[in-house]
Amino acid sequence: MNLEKEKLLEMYRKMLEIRHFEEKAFELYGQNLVPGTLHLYAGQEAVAVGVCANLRKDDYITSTHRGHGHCIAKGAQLDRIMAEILGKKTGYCKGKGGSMHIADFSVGMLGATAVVGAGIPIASGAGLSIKLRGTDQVVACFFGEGASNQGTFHEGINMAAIWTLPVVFVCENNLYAMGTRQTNVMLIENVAERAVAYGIPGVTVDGNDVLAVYEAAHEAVKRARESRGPTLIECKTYRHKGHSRFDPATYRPKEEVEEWLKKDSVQRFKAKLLEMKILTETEVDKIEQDVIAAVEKAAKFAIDSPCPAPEEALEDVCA
Ligand SMILES: Cc1ncc(C[n+]2csc(CCOP(=O)(O)OP(=O)(O)O)c2C)c(N)n1
Repeated sequence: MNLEKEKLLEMYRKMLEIRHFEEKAFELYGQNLVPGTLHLYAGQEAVAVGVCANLRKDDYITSTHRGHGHCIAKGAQLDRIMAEILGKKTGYCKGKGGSMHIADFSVGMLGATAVVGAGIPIASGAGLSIKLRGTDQVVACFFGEGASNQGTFHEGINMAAIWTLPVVFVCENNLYAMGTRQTNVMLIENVAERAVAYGIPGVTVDGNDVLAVYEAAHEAVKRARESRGPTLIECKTYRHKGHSRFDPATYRPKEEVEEWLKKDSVQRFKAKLLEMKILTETEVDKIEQDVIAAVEKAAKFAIDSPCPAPEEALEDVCA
């Protein structure tokens, strides 16, 4: 697929933003600045970026507990995401949601959720809303292979299939649900095989190759926009860190981690852009320095922001 230089650079920059943002969040957690825990997206950047590069601002996404990357890829602001993670008043949910509850309706980010699999029926609901309103918007729904064993997966996808809803279901298969290996809980190798049960297309792609993800999502988004119904895309990938900030991930064999680190999506895309002569080494450094500066600025904004006042605790509460 021939993409313009500008588009490729935008995708590379977004992947770098996610990588550096997650490294910074990890660092701030170590300084006791993050209430609660963190589920870092580092390693899976190619999925969020490859999918969201096909979306318009008025398209929607639903996210998961591992959602910072989805927010960044869909165009949410680094400073307000970081502020939310630090529980600050300037965050997307006024500091009352934290890392797992970030939403930004202004860019179509319908929200992250701590409930595994909960984003799937929400995506189908958003798809139904699009259909009833008669627009040509699309929803991309991110979830893990662990979530694909929840009842919500069956219900949400089946409903989207029978009603021909404009949803792209994106399974980020990082091989583990917390410490549980996929092979211990599934007899099939590819989650995409489950698409057959719903009568929709299912494809498995290398989730560490941003261009492969882009291409699969391009086809699926086109299909959804033309009212031809949903697709299930499975992206094989790997998280760099443990499940959450608490998890040293000792259940993963050292050799397996090393193998996957060699397939790192950011490094691979950089090598590809250099090989295609889209970028020079000097430009690579420049982009990286710009991104690091933007992330530092976001972190400073978050650190310097005030906490919500105790009396605000009951504001914005639905009861
Ligand atoms: C309904 C529900 N069950 C269990 C949990 C506990 N839990 C949190 S994350 C997680 C694993 C999810 O794995 P997966 O969907 O593959 O996403 P990943 O963490 O690999 O990105 C579990 C079991 C939860 N939050 N919600």
